[in-house]
Amino acid sequence: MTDLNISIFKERRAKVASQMESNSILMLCSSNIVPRNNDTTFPFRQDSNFYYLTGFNEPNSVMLLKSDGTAYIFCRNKNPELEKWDGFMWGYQAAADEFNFDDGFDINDIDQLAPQIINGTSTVYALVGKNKDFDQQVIKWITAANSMERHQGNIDLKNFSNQLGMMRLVKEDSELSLMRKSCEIAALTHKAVISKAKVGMSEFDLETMYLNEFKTHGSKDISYTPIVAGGERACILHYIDNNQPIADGELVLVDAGCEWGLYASDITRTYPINGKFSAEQRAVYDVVLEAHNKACEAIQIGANCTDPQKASELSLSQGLKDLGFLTQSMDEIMDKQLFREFYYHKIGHWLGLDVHDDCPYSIGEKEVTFQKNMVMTIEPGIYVNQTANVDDKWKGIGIRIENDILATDTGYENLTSLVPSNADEIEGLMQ
Ligand SMILES: [Mn+2]
Repeated sequence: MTDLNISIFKERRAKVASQMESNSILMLCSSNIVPRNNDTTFPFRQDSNFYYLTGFNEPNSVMLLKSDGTAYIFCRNKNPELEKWDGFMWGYQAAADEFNFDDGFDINDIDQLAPQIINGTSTVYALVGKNKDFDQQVIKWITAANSMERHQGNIDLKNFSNQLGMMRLVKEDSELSLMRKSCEIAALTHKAVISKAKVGMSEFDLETMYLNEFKTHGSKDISYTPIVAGGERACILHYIDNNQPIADGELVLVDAGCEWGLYASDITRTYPINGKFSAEQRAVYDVVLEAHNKACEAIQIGANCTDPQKASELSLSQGLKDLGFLTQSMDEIMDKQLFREFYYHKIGHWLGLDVHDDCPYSIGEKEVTFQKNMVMTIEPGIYVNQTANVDDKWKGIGIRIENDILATDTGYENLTSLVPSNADEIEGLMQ
């Protein structure tokens, strides 16, 4: 973890409070420890929304924020005996002091205290639907608060997800510096492994190299399970077995990213394990790259966030027609979305604390438009399954190219450009 100025979290809470209705309160919970199997747990990863507004990295915690800006933290009590097993914990008093809360309370007292705190407020906000157990707790506390006083109105429960998501969508300078570092580490990792990849290495060998390079560059955690897919396994979008040999002459598709200060990077490269694209592989690759470039160019301030999607569909469709994969007119290809046989996922997603950042793409009927300092992945692909109606020589080719793109005043910036995207440069790395 990097050193962060802890005041940014309080500033974000003030910004949230200014968007809340008067006499309201927002309730947010942390992640909890998740069991893996008997007596073992998955590594703890803080909930991104909770972290964004608290900076607090412990499980079993709840934040309450009032519309007047007052904020409370509920967390574990200091427990020296437990700390001998599980390590340092702040305790609620020190947590309140260190993380700029107005007061701190023992999480064990929350069922008693939360109804008292929300009693008399008009509205309770929560990130409804993100955590069903917490939703149930919030409803329980509202019910308890409603029953405390016979002569009062019912408290409204409202969803704050879109408002918080819109805030997270526009990255602050401190966030951007973390994202740049995350993207730099991931790009250097891809570059290093591509330059070492050789015939004889398996998917497992390559995955091991990626994980090692992430850590060598200082990133402790991956941002998602890597996909290392040789040959036609690249056509399986969420392939994570990563345990097969890669034959001479095959491509390998690697989708792998890391975290830095909890911010995600997300890169895909597809390269020939023997260092040289075949004519067919190269032809498909160049179509995907062209679609990638066209989609990047569609990222402009004020443009709709689905414009890159449309640009990629148009570009890929023309390419699929040029390759002879589709023979219909462009109008028919676009109207019937025939490209979907070869391009069956979306162009990309918001990127930030979550690899699929928890931010909206539309609010009501209205699409979200690009603003400066939003980050979106651009990742078009072509996947030629065995069932496709094309010459056999194309079958089994699966190619995706993915970069992390920042919306800027003048257009866009590729945050992951340290690893090349074009085929000649990739072959050059592999010499
Ligand atoms: Mn992605």
